[in-house]
Amino acid sequence: MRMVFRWFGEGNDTVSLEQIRQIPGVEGIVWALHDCLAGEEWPMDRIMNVRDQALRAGLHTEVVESVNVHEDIKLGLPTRDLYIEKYVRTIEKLAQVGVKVICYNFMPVFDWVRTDLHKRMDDGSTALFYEKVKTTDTDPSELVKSIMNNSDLSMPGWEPERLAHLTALFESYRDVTEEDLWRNLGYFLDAIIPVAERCGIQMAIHPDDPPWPIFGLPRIMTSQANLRRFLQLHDSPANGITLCSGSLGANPSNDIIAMIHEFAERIPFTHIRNVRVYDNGDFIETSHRAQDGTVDITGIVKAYHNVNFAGYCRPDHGRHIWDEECRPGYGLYDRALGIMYLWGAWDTLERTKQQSEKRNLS
Ligand code: DNO
Repeated sequence: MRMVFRWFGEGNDTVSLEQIRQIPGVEGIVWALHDCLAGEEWPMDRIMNVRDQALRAGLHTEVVESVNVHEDIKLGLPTRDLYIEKYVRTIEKLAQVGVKVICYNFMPVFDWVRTDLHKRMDDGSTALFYEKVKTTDTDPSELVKSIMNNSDLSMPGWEPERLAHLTALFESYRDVTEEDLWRNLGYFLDAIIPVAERCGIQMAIHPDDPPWPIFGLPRIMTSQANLRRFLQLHDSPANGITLCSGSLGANPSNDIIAMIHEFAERIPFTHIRNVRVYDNGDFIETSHRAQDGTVDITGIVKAYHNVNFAGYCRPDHGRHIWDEECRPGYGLYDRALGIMYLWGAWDTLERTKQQSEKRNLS
């Protein structure tokens, strides 16, 4: 398991590369050119700039998250070919600087969605919270208004420049079904996976977060059966998954351990984090510790250990603790604690395995 840490870039993150470097066992950053909009081709000089900055801090840049997919591709519009060409050129450039894995998602309009970015917990920390009824019963036009009036909300996919187009976007998705989305995803994969194969890159789709339709928009990366269908859509080692335990774990019927065993060969990258799911479908993000949430984190680490997982792993969203001011979910402290929890579980399993191998030899 190779530990990496998400970094949003100079001036865009409260965490520094030097701090990341001091978290035990972290070898690289998970990065992106966050100001490049979906559909834009990434400029080579800026790619090299991040690579050089990271290298100077002793970190690699082998994992990119995300190269975002333009809505026209998800919608299957004629203009998609133009955006796919740009996407392909970005893949080729990233390969040139040694990138090995590119994470992306295929969620219409929004990326991850929460309804409260600073929900206060009993211990005084705050965390990302999702109240289901707010994303299922809300009329999209009301939603646009409430997002626009709430300056506290700043989420991927909710950037002001995109919000202005939100109403029109909702309109374009009105007749798009899940099957349309599957077809459009297949078209995209057929175009990019051969390029990734040639470049030595593994593409790794991120599950939908939360893993169900929101605001009437279809979502398909939601379950074990759908991930299986996804892998078959373009059957290649370069077509993989970013297995995110927190996203999939928001639906308690998702058996993440079974997914790890079934898809092991096709998981180049994993996000490990916990959530506590309530009976009404709401959930809150907790510390990584298994007992704090409803996702079996130690069982998940054990499953990765069983399949000899050699891919990249990052802790995912953390709570905001010790008065840290940071990007929602992306502070230093709780994610660093998360890493130590994951290493603790992993190293114990590793040590036990080595000891039993030694015993068997003697
Ligand atoms: C949330 C992240 C997602 C992820 C994208 C990948 O914190 O896990 O935003 O980066 O969905 O495309």
